[in-house]
Amino acid sequence: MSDDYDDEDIILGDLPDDELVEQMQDDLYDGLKEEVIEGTEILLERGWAADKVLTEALVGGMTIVGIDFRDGILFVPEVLSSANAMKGGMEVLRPLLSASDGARAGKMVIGTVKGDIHDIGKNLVKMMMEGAGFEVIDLGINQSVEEYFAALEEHKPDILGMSALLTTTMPYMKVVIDEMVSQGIREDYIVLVGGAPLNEEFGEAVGADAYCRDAASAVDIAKEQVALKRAS
Ligand code: B1M
Repeated sequence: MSDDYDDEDIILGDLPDDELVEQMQDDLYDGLKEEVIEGTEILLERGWAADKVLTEALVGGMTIVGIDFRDGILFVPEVLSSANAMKGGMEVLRPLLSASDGARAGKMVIGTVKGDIHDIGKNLVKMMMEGAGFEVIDLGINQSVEEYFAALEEHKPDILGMSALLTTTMPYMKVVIDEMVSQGIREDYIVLVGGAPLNEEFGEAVGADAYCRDAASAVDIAKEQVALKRAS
């Protein structure tokens, strides 16, 4: 992103925190996975909490990528490199975000809906839910009603989580929930939905139990909903 100086000359470990975060966002933008991994490790060594590294350096960088993607400055191949770099950083954080030795808080099946291949947000939700003691079965991307239903049948989770990042794919959540209603199984599960283009009204309109703004609120809402379900 910034061409002010040659990247070869930059020693990440020599940068103060604020400049390192800025450099990591540049590196994420440029799809430099190794550098993003190194920056993530340095911030952790300096005592940063994993969720702070995630929010400020990685998600912050991806937000800039999203703006330039929307504005036609970046294209799919470049955004894929950024996503790959982001996943490199997330892998370093995974054991920290997923560390939990508590009793299982509940079970969740999660997947990105049919027609949609965005999975970074879903993967984050998975990590944070595991960190909170949930068992998470990740179905991956592009999930059809049939695939969700097969997973519900096989794993019998407390929660079905669906992710969508496109305005064209988010209506598919209603297709899944409507089919749950027709088959008489809607009340057997807590249904949580999330993804950048959604909001609370949408969650209500499609008949979900709740819309989750981000991974942290997904954890809070999941805990709340499971407690309610167990109490009833
Ligand atoms: Co896409 N893309 N993309 N893309 N992409 C968006 C979503 C877009 C907003 C970019 C833009 O125009 N600014 C735009 C959608 C516009 C719209 O629908 N209104 C868009 C588009 C148009 C497209 C294509 C159609 C582009 C094309 O081909 N012309 C295409 C569609 C492909 C398809 O899915 N069929 C496409 C492709 C891609 C890539 C493959 C290049 C890549 C995805 C790589 C991957 O995921 N492995 C990509 C990316 C990376 C993005 C942006 C830049 C970043 C998404 C992301 O990872 N964010 C995105 C722009 C943006 O959102 N700023 C964009 C970081 C992530 C941590 O946040 O996913 O929001 P998010 O997840 C959050 C919350 O939303 C929530 O918690 C997460 C963590 O806090 N959450 C949940 C998410 N899921 C949840 C589920 C839950 C709970 C909470 O369940 C309980």
